Amino acid sequence: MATQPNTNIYSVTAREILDSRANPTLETTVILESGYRGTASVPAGASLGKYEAVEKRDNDAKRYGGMGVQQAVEIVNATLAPKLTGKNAADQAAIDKLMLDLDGTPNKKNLGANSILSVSLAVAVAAAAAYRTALYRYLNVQFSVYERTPLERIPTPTFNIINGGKHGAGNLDFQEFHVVPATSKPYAEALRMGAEIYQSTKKILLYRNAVHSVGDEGGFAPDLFTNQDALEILTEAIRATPYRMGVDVFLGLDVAATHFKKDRTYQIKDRPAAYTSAEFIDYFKELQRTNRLLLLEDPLGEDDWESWKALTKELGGEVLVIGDDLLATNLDRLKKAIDEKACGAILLKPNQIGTLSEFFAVTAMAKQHDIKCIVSHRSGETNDTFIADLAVAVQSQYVKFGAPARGERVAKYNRLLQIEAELRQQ
Ligand code: 2PG
Ligand code: MG
Repeated sequence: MATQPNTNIYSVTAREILDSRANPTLETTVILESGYRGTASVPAGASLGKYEAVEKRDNDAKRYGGMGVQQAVEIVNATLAPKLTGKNAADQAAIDKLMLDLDGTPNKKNLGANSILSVSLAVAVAAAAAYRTALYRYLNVQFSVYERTPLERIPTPTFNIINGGKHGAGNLDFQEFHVVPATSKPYAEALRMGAEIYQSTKKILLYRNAVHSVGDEGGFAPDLFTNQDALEILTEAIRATPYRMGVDVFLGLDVAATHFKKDRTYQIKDRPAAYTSAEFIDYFKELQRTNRLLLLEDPLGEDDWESWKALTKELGGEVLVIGDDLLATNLDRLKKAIDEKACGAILLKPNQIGTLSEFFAVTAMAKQHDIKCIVSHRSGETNDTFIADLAVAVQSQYVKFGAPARGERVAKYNRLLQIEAELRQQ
């Protein structure tokens, strides 16, 4: 890094903005004494895991249906800002610790994970600007304190082409139906594959007279009968392109099973009788055999540890079993999963944990134990591209930013194109 700039914080200011679902969220700007500044905003999930850090909402039914974040804005402006003024933005760990201490709860419910995260990220953006360094390089240096990580590649994108569950039209149980380019593909090529398969899927849906409007993450939200139908449509869509299934491209699922699990059973449209956990594992074995799944996220409920262990034992060699709601980007839950061999990969979402420092600690722990990393967006997003830089900085294997469509998703995929070009020049 260049010579030591002045990275002391001059001001911290939050405001209420909208996310991609017309819900309010926070955007915070940190200005340094040197005049450099950084702005960051916070996404929001729909399929929230119960172990996530808590976001602060106003709960005033007369405003934005209770979803307003004026209290969170006030916390940043009146509580956090005075404490942070004069502090060194380049000392991310100290800034984050100060906020954690002020909050004083394990799940950040006092100050809100949304208030805290918006500051934590904006501080990093401002410091990177002061160092006149690309954000991904700045973050990479910060992360290397936890785990030395040379910048080598752009993570492989996994594209959510069909949206179901809480993001779709209400008729598919599984939340996300993905296509995943082979990791050997250069990023720009992988992005092109995702876009071409997306267009091909639209044609198939049109041909089948199915609805082809889109869901929360830009993927199609068709009126299909079963989850298997959605996988078949993706297979057909891939066949209509030059890409070879199982060689160039694979399928993936975010089952988000917590959100349809009922009284210890899993009820999906594909079969009239509900599945027990053991039966559901057999179902995934069959699905894996017929569909060449590469990624399988949250196939079971967030508390169904024993079944996670059994599934990972049976399928973990062939498919990457990913914990999202199971792990909630939480260090203690990740440690448990490592000890119990409950999964092979972790979905990493900054707002599930609430500070950049804790995100780094979780990511480093995953890497040290060969747990594969997938940096992920939320279903409610802004055009902020921070997570694209973050994914490169920590060198995650994959990124999950939704479909290759809709501005708030594409902004992140396009940012990776810029970074790829820069890395090629170095
Ligand atoms: C998920 C996420 C992102 P949400 O379950 O992986 O796709 O959804 O942000 O709604 O929790
Ligand atoms: Mg998920």
